[in-house]
Amino acid sequence: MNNKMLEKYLGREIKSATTEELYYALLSLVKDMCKDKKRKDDKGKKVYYISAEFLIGKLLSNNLINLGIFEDVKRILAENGKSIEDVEAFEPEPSLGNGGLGRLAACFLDSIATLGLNGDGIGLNYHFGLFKQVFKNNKQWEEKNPWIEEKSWLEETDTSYTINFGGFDVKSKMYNISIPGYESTVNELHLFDIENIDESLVEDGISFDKEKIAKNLTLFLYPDDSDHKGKLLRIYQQYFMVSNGAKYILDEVEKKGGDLRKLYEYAVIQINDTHPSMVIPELIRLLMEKTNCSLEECAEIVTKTCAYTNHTILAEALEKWPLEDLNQVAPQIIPIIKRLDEIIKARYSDEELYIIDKDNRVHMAKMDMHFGFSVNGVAALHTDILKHSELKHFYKIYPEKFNNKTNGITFRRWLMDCNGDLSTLITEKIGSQWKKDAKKLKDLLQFINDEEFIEKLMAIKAGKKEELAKWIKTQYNIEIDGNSVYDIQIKRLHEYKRQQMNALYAIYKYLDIKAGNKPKRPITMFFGAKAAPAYVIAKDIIHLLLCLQKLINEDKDVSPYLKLVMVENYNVSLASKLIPACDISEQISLASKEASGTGNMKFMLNGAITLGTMDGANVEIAQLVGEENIYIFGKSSEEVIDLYEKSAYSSKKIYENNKEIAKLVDFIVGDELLAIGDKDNLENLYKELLNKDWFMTLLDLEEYIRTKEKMLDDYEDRIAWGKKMLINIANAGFFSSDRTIAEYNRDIWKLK
Ligand code: 26Q
Repeated sequence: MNNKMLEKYLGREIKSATTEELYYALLSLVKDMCKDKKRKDDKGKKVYYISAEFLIGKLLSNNLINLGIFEDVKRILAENGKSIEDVEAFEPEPSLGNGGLGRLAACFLDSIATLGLNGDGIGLNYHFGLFKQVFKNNKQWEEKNPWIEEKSWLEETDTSYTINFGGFDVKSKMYNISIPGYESTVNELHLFDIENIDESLVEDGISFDKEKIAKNLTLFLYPDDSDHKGKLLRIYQQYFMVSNGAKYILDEVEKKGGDLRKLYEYAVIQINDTHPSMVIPELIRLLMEKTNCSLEECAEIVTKTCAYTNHTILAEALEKWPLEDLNQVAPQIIPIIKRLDEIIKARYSDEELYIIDKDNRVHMAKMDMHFGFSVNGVAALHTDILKHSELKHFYKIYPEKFNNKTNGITFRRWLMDCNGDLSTLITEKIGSQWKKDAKKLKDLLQFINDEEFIEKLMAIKAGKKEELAKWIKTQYNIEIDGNSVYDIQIKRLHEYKRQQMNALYAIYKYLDIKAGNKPKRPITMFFGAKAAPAYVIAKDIIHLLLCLQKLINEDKDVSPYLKLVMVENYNVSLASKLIPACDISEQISLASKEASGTGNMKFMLNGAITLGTMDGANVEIAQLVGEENIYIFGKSSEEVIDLYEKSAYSSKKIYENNKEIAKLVDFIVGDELLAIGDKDNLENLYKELLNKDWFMTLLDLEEYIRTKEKMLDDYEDRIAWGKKMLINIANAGFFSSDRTIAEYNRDIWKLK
């Protein structure tokens, strides 16, 4: 890579180019390099990762890293008075996902390509993504989040299918995004779109005519499904995704000259949660058309081809679609679903195993478990809960199908890209092998008593905190102390993740400082979260956080010691800024509810210390780093599951028996916050906490506060804390998605 190459794409000198011109030139250059490195289609088996979400984030830097030219480009730009950060800032960020599940899919594509495996992603091309979050009057509002420009990462293709819906047809069009592996070959993400999308259907915010399916289908991810029209639209999207995907997969197999009756020798389909589950009946239907095989035979072929990943035990997230709705969207798969259900009903008497329940609802996960060959959870504890609690009826009949695949993250984005300084320091110390073999990070442990090295680690952290403070100042005009402890909770807004518990800590600290107890060092609490547009309590929690932000930051007694910053429109780019600067990583879900978490891994890798419950992958982090190097609190998953089984939890009782807790909860509807916020929202949240608190906020609150205080205390022994940082970084290698993908391949996909 040299000046000339870039100037060829620019059509002018680098010095005189604008940021915009540089971005588009680099975009074209990267796309061309990807074309050259594209995997030559081999005849062997291929994995298709099918997912409603691919939260890919901005791609430029990451692609430059993976193609091995990031340093060259950075240097060339710098030599010409330009900066890669400015160019990157120009790139729009697609919001093609909600959170963990979508980001996982993006990390997996990176690792599949890096390991040189033959595998593509299949999903949808949402024009306006999830939504863009804006704060007005201390509340979340939703706007469209356009990201597709004239020139973008999307490549048009000639691939198009006619998708039959009940009563009408829609023509599709496939777009590709190249996925270069790190110093490896290039795979593809296939995003299907409708041919006649009408972006002008979107009126105010994110509202649009939900019934014009042939024109609106790919406008948004998860359009508000609080009403029936929204639910139907979701089913239309899902069927559109899987029908296109299934047709594309079968086409590829036929092009290879493969025998469709042995589909499983050419293709393995990983179903990312239940959103793509209709691929099973759709494939059976297509195979019946294309081969002369019976439904039963086709079902057997499909069973050997499909594998299902479960990401949740929350009942409300396990999709069950009314048969009637499915029939309206895709009547052609209904006889197949019914037949599959009959097969199961003939085989088993246990009603828990039925695909179609008494109320004529189709349980998508159950179809996956019967008619797929593998079922995996995403962390050891989660898989255990699936086996022994949530899905125990299935584990009993299919023990061989169940397996665990603890999630992972790509270290290219979550260390090399977002924290170049730390990445360089690590390489200086132990060489660069860790980039391909993350376990090698363990070599860092030999420097545990090397104070100079520990100081360097801490200096990098301090630098990242300073950078973030500057950025926060320019973005939000909030002054934060780079020397304060950075305590960060960034993730989807959900009651089970318990942002409300952290908000109660903020209230505790506010009152404590007001009472004259100044902390040894200021604390900055960061939050970032989008709430689903129709999730009322989640929005009330955002309201509480924004009101607290105003109250705390504007209070002259308190704000020198405590600040609260809720970043707007939390996304992948913001995560990349926040994570390297974090001291305390908040992973405080109610035990048993967070399937894995992946933010916890990103923080650990960047030297933050976890404050968490024994939930999801926190359990594995704790095992790896040892109890000295993580702060665990709260009831165990067994205790929580037991409380649910016995209906034995009462937040009211805790409130009534604990004056300290009552004081914090009452503050939500006290004069200070009512003077800032909306009475209805605050009261609604207050009542929810008092009368229901389904995710047991008050259960762990006291221990949470105590543990966080201990952590803040321990932070003051700087060298001891630095050692904890080192131990966390050194042990993060296990959480490389390269390891996760190698395991998927070893146990499930079995590609060469
Ligand atoms: C379902 C039905 C109707 C509408 C929406 C949905 C829906 C949408 C999104 C259900 C689930 C999701 C997203 C789930 C998700 O992100 N799960 C997370 O997956 C991560 C990767 O495995 C885990 O680390 C997290 O623990 C898990 O919460």
